Amino acid sequence: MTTVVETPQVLSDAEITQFWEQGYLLVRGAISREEAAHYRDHILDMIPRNLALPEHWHSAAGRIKPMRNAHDHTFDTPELLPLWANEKLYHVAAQLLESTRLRVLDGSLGITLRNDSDRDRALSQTLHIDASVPTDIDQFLFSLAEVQIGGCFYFTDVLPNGGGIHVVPGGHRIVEEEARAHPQGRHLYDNWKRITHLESVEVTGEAGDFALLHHLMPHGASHNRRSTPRVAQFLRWVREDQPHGAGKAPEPGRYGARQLEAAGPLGRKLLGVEPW
Ligand SMILES: O=C(O)CCC(=O)C(=O)O
Ligand SMILES: [Fe+2]
Repeated sequence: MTTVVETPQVLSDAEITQFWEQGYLLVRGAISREEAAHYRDHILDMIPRNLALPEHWHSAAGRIKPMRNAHDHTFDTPELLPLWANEKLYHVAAQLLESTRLRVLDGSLGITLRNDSDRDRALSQTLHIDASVPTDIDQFLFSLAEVQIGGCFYFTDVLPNGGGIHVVPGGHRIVEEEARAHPQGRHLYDNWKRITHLESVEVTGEAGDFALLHHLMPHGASHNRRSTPRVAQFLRWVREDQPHGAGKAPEPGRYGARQLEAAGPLGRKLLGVEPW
């Protein structure tokens, strides 16, 4: 059922190999530069012009994270939902996860402004993983169905030292190896939220590209030393049958009419409001 997928094969064999070996892949032109500029402006317009950031937003080292409220970073607004339903990225995720029945999650945003402090460091955040594997279990399953792939859209060009997300080439394999060697592998390094022994590189890209990461990939935000802000949106895809329940359907009534309209037919399936 899940091995042969009838979906356009948008990644080349070399790209698929790169993803599984390196743990990350830059998907070029997931949206056009014009679309990227539209979303960049939409997100920048969320910032109050008096720069009085709402109390519940996060702001650290030049990285502004809009929040819906103190506990919710998901911007599943009609304006942004079309990105969740991006067909190319859905096909990429289906190809990698070997299933067409996927769920899309997250939708958080990040704006990284130029910041001249902390000159001797590239990272502004400790390397970590964001796997949808609960921390009350002791070990990962290391199965394909458990994998979440995620990452971010770049809505601006991200040149070197421009605030690009940092990754550890092959790092997902290091995480797997270290976790497998320990009976409570899920809990190493503060549940993998505090990884300080690995070296990372920046993922540069152009407006419209998507930086795709394996869920065991150690990653972190970096300082932006350039004048162009890095504007990004984070999305994740899991299989509907993800063994920890990350792919479960939302409670009825979770989305309103305008959201469902904006999501479109593919988006409604990806949100779990219509069956595959
Ligand atoms: O902003 C980035 O590049 C990465 C942010 C991140 O990984 C996080 O906030 O969990
Ligand atoms: Fe993260």
